[in-house]
Amino acid sequence: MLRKIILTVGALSVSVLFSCSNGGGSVSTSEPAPVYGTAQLGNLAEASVEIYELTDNGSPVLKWTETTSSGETLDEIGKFNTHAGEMEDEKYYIIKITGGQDWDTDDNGLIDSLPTDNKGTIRLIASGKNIKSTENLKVTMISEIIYEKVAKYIKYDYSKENLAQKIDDAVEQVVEDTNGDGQVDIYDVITFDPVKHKPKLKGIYKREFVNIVSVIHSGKDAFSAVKASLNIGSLDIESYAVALSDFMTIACIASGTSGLQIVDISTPSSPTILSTLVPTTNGIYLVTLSPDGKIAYVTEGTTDKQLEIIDISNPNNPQILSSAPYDTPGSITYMKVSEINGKLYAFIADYDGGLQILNVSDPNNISTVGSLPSTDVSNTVGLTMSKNKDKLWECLLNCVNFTIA
Ligand SMILES: [Ca+2]
Ligand SMILES: [Ca+2]
Ligand SMILES: [Ca+2]
Repeated sequence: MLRKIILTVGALSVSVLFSCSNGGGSVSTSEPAPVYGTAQLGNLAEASVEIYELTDNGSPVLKWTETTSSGETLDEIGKFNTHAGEMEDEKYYIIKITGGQDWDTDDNGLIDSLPTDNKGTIRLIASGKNIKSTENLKVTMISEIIYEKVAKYIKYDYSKENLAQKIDDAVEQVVEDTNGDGQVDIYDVITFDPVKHKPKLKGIYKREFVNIVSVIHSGKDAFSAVKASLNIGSLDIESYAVALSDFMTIACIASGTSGLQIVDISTPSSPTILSTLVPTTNGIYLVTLSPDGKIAYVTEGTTDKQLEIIDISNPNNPQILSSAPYDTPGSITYMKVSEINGKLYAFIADYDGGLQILNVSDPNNISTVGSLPSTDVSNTVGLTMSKNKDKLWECLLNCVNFTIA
């Protein structure tokens, strides 16, 4: 009970202060009291804050702009109004913080004698509900890593459910349970304090923490530091899926609207693009190879992903084999091509089209040889096949054995 009274008084006094600093004489009772977050790369003073709301199709709409506070102590530096009280529980928001001066570059909790200019950006993506139910929200290098991991799923194929799942997956890869509630979830990112929680980071994020922060200061994205630290080559191209040839000499990359990119990776430190094929502007988001590595099966399209077959036996000059993309009943989310008794079959997780098995031996005469419908509660999103190719497991909620005749 005592705790509740203190919080109420605290919120009121903040509201009055805020109103006075804007020069207004009267306190508006309809405006929700500001809820403060902290921009903490180290603590960033005078950084610009943009808060976006994602529409139902994933487009960001700018809702509020703020500037982070400066001050004499780290406790005072980096605060901004999150507008949490005005957010909708079920919507997703991106809090984007750019520039400013970092007053605790080494994240030791002690104010630095001179600030470091920040040329970069840190973002946080979370639902209104997540943001509202966090008392001490922080936008950090870690929230930026999570944002960068999920950003492509906002750009294409957006749904709140998909995004929530991708955020969960990304969080699992980056942090342990930092807030000590026994589970690893977005709250461990929203409350991540760089001063206290560094030991709770995983692998490369723990090892490269200082390096990643300085890369952000310099204005580059956080992942460029992660990639550089892996000490192998990288190519700056859009990539949604990759298929590797048997001897790891060729990588076929589904590169969205940039098409299919074929990359020589025989020298891993210097990958080179051999060719690019853009069949249409609809985008390629999935790729798999035939067992001999000479044919690439890709999907074309965003909402309805259709099958396109490409001869890559000469990786410098790929050729489309099918006269038109093959339209399955649903939208292809995963596929695998196997040779059985001298014929090539595509096993396709076709989302609401269920499981589809196609004979693709002749790219211009594709036939359906078997299918299983999706159910009301479960669309087909993944497949895996037994080693001797006599069983196929269809993935998501319904798990079935399927025997090939
Ligand atoms: Ca410091
Ligand atoms: Ca936790
Ligand atoms: Ca279709």
